[in-house]
Amino acid sequence: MNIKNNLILALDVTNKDKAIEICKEVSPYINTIKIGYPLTLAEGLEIIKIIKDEFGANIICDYKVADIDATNSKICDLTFDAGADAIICHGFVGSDSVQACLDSANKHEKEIFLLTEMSHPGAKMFLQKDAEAIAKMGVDMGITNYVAPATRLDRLSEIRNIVGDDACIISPGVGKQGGDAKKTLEFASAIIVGRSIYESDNPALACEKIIKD
Ligand code: 3DU
Repeated sequence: MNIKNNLILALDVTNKDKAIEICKEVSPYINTIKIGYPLTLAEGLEIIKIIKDEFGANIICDYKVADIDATNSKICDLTFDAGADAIICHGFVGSDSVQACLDSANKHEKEIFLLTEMSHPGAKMFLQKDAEAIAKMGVDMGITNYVAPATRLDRLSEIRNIVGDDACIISPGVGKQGGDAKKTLEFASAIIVGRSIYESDNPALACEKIIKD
């Protein structure tokens, strides 16, 4: 996936008009948009195609897919049929569940991003201790796209070591969660930024600052 300026917008607003307004403002800087549950639950799966068609953006659906294989297949099929270019899947559910996501992506000629470790403090309670094993599982499965935290650079670096230099790592946690864009990009292929852009009075300027810093 070609990610302009190595910057992905997390479009976690909860109405279509606001979503479109933000996308219009940031479109000179951003060609890849992450849509998660807030916007999808507010506006339905149709929002994927609306944003994709209006802005020609890559759409990564952050549905953190984490179910049994049969259910994961259905979730991924529906998401790709709705126009997503990629979907984020949890790794902790194990290889059979992740393989179902991968099979769906391959069938649709789309991509998955495997979530290894999350960026928030609570990730230290359970997920962190298995993150390296999750990344190794991804490598064994031939997965080339990962999500790893901008808030803990030592962990991000460790995950980069495991998945290799050719893998694409996208990293949330820059800005409001405390992560630094430039330092994160020493290890990540692209950063994911939400509130620092869409809550800004000037989202375009916010993008410019993040890119320049
Ligand atoms: O903190 P921000 O507002 O910049 O948004 C970060 C986005 O990335 C948001 O959509 C959140 O749900 C997602 N995300 C994480 O923050 C941390 C993860 O480990 C995975 C996804």
